[in-house]
Amino acid sequence: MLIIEPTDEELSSGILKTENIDDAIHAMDEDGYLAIKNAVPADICDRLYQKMVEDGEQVKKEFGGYQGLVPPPMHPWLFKEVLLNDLVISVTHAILGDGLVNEAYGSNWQWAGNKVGAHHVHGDHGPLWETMSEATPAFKIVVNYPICDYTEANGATQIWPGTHKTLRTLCNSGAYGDPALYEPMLAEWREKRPPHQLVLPKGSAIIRDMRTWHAGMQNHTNQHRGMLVNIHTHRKFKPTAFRVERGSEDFFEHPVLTTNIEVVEAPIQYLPAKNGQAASGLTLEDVSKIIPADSEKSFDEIRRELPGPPSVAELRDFLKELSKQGRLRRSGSGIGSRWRRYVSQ
Ligand SMILES: O=C(O)CCC(=O)C(=O)O
Ligand SMILES: [Fe+2]
Repeated sequence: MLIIEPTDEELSSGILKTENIDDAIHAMDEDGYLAIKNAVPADICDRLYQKMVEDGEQVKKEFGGYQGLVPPPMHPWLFKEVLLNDLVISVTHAILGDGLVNEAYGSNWQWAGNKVGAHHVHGDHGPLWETMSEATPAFKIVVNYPICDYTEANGATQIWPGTHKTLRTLCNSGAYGDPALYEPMLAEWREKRPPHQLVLPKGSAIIRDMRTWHAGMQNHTNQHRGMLVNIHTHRKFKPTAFRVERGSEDFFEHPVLTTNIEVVEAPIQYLPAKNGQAASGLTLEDVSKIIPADSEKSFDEIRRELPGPPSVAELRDFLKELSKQGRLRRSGSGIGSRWRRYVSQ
């Protein structure tokens, strides 16, 4: 895989040499990912790691495992090296062009001692059109910043080179939920281009076409493993937004990258509230109406039809009840954390 090690000059100017940009464009096209070392200074990684582990411990006490913790979206926790990283932007801008937008700020954790194990292999997005004979160029790019060293032992993400160009969906619908389709797809690809883990030092930036298949692996160590997430896309793709605290708007000014923020009054409550009240007053009966007894729906389909965000307590009951009734195409890792995003604050 391509791993760029920026020179001191590139680090201080924030601009990659033309030949590195050319290599990055080529790697994104051929492999669907690359990494840049030393993109975020170690002390920033350490500060965020410590703060988020504290937040994670609190959330874990209340909710059990929590894979997708929201990073603190206010000062003094906002860093240009993470949210407006010029080295990364020089690559994503070269690929997506003017109109570049960051639409997400999140994180992925493999908590030490969590017995959930490896995730299912998946793409975070499918092809734009499965009916095309050739895949489109990249339209959404995930940027991950490991804030601790990533090793095989602590669950460094496994990645599947070249899979961004497949025209069969391996995300939260389609073959993903059907072992009869899923296993042969993996076996076939493994023959061609086997997967490997992204073993990288903290502060690296992993730049990945959102379609590229990957999986968080089991953490066998006693140290939590975490990385931050941004998603760069083009404004024509109707970017989503993420919530930040009022007073941080100026931070996001940048000549090339627009950040889609939703400003909320301070103090922002960015962690889920214990047993938060459902904004919708949604009941299991409502959910049952959405999902007739004889139909099977994926998580995304169910979510799209829900009238509002369920509370944590409701969420647990829904999940339990729906899987008991065989109404979720799959259960296990990933689903819980995805549902928790819709928990009312
Ligand atoms: O934690 C990881 O390594 C990957 C997480 C992931 O793939 C996801 O949340 O979609
Ligand atoms: Fe993923």
